[in-house]
Amino acid sequence: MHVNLEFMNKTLIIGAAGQIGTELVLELRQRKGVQNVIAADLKEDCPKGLADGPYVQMDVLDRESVRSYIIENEIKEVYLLAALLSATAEKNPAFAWKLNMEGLFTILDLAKEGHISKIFWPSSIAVFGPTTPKVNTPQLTIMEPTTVYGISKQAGERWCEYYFNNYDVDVRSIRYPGLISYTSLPGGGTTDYAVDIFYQAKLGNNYSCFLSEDTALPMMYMKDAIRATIELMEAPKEQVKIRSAYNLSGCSFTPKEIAAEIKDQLSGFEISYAPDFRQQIADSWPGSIDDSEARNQWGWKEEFNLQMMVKTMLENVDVSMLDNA
Ligand code: NAD
Ligand code: AKB
Repeated sequence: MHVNLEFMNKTLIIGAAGQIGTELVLELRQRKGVQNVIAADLKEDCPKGLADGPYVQMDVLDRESVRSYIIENEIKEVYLLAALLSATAEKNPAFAWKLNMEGLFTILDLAKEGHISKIFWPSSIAVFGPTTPKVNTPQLTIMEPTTVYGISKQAGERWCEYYFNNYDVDVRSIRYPGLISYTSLPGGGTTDYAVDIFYQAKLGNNYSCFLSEDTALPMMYMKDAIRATIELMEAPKEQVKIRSAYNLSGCSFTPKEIAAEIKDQLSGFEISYAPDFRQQIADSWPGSIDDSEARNQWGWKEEFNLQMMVKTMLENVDVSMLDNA
C-alpha cells in the first residue's frame, strides 16, 4: 500500500535527546517519514544521531512556548519524555516534582482542548514501593512509592486516567522497567548500573556496582521497549483498557546474574559491590513484574532475554561515548 507521508500527522518527541528519545525518534521517523517526526529537547544542539530530521530546542516548562509551537505546527501526537529520573530526582526533589508534573499538564490540557489527538507519557516501576508485593508485581496492587520520582509517576498516572475519563484524552502509558541500550548514555536512574557495567567491561576494567549483588530488578532491552511503545500507540483505542499505565516485563536479574553472563561472554571481567544511596531506592522496587494485561489486551511479548541482551550490548557499546559524557 502506498502511504502519502506528506499528509501524515505530525509527531513531537519532547526529551528526544535522552536514552529513550534517541532511539524512539529514529524508529518513528522510519515509520512516519523523517519530516513528520520532530525531535525537541532542552539541549541546544541536536544529537548527531537525530540530525537527519527536524530538531527544535524546547523547554517543556515554558508552557506558553510549548503551546504555541504545538498549535502553530499542527502537532497531533506527542511523546513526552522529559523528566528527572530516580537518582537525580532525589538530589533535587522540588525541581523533580515541578519538571515531572508541569510538562504533563501542558500536554494533557492541549489534548483536552482538541489540539493533540494522542499522547504517550512514560511511567515507571518506580510507582511501586516497599509495601508492594515484590515478586510478579500485579497491575493493580498496593502502591506507596517512597521516592519523589515514584510519587511523580504515580500522580502522573492518576492524572492521565482522569483526563481520559473526564475529557476523553487519548493518553497511553507504560511502566517501563530499567532500560538497557548503547546509543545514548542513561540519564540518572537507579537501574543505570546495568548499562554502566558494559562500558567498564569493554574497557577491560573491573566494575564497582552501586547496588548489592542480590538486588533483583525488572529490566528490558531498549529495542523491546521501543517496540512496546509503538505497539501500544498503534493499538485500536478500544483495546487500550488501562489509562493509568501498563505493567511491562522484559527480563529481571540481579547484578550478580548480569555479571556472570558478561563473564561467560568476556573472560576476565570482574565485579565488586559498593552500595550507595541508590540501594535504598532499588530495595523499594519490585524484583519482577506481571504484565499479563499488556499481553492480553494488545499482544505484548518481549524478545530479548538476558543472554541476548548481553551479547548485543558487548558487540555494540562504544566506549568513546564516555569521552563526551
Ligand atoms: P533521559 O534522562 O535520558 O532523557 C531525558 C531528556 O529530557 C534529556 O535529553 C533532557 O535533556 C531532556 N529534558 C530535561 N529537561 C527538559 C526540559 N525542561 N524540556 C525539554 N527537555 C528536557 O531519560 P530517558 O531515560 O530517556 O527517560 C525518558 C522518560 O522515560 C522519563 O519520563 C523517564 O522517567 C521514563 N522512564 C525511563 C526509564 C529508563 O530506564 N530509561 C525507565 C522508566 C521510565
Ligand atoms: C530509574 O532507574 O530511575 C529508571 C526507572 C526504572 O524509572 N530507569
